[in-house]
Amino acid sequence: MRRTAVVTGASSGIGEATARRLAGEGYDVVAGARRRDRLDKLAAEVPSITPVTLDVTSQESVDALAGALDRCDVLVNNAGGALGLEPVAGARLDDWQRMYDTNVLGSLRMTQALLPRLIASGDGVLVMLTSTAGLVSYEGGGGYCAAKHAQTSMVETLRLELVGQPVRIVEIAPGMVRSEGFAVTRFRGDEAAAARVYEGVPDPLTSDDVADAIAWTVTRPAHVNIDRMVIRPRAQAAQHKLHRVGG
Ligand code: 8X3
Repeated sequence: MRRTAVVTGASSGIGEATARRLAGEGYDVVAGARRRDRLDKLAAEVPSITPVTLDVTSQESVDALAGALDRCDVLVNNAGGALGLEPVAGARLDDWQRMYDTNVLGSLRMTQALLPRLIASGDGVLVMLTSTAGLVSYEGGGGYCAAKHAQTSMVETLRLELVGQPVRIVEIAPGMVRSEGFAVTRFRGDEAAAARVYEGVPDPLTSDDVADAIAWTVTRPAHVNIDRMVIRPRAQAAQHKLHRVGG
C-alpha cells in the first residue's frame, strides 16, 4: 500500500523540496499550489508527484482537492509567507489580512478538510511549517510574527484536542532559510533588498535542509511525535544574533 502526502505551496522553495523529498521516501505526493505551470514541470520530472491547482485562501479550492483524494497519510501545511517589513505603526492592513488568510486560515482550511482522512489512515501526520517568527517577535515582523504565532498556537491546540487519535502533530520552525521567493515576496519583488537579508551570512539554510527535517519527522515510528523542531543555520544563534562576514 502506497501512502499519500499532500504538500501545499509546492511550486517552489520548501514546499517543492518537500514534495521531491517525500516522493523519494516512497509517498505518492499531491503537490498543491497556484502556479500550475511550475507544478506541471515538477510532476514531469518526478512521476509519483501529482500536480493540483490549489489556492488555500479559497474554501472551494481546498474542498476540490480534498474531494479528489482517496487517502491522506501526511499533510504538510507549508503555503504562506511574509509580506512587508514595516513597523506596526505603519503596517498595511491588507498585508496583515493576506498573511493571516494564507498562513493561518489556509492551514485551518486544509487541516479541517483533511483531518478525517489523516485519522482514517491509522497513522496520520500533520506537519505545520511555522517559523522562529512564531516563537519570538522582531521589529518589522509584526504581521508575519503574529500569523506564525497563531500557527504555533494552532498546532499546540490540535495536539491537545487529538490526543488518543492516530494522528501526529508536528511543528517545523525554521530560522533563516534562503529559499526561492520568500524574501523577494516580503520586499514586494525588490530583488536587491531581498539579497541584502542574506548578505555575508556564510550558509543560510536551504529548502532541502528543511525538507530533510520534515522527512525525518514523518518517517519516525507511529508512536514518536516530534512536537517541534527549531532549525537555524549555524550562523544564526538567535533571531537577532546573526553572524555576517565581510562588508
Ligand atoms: C522566516 C524566518 O526570521 O525571516 O520564517 O522571520 S524570519
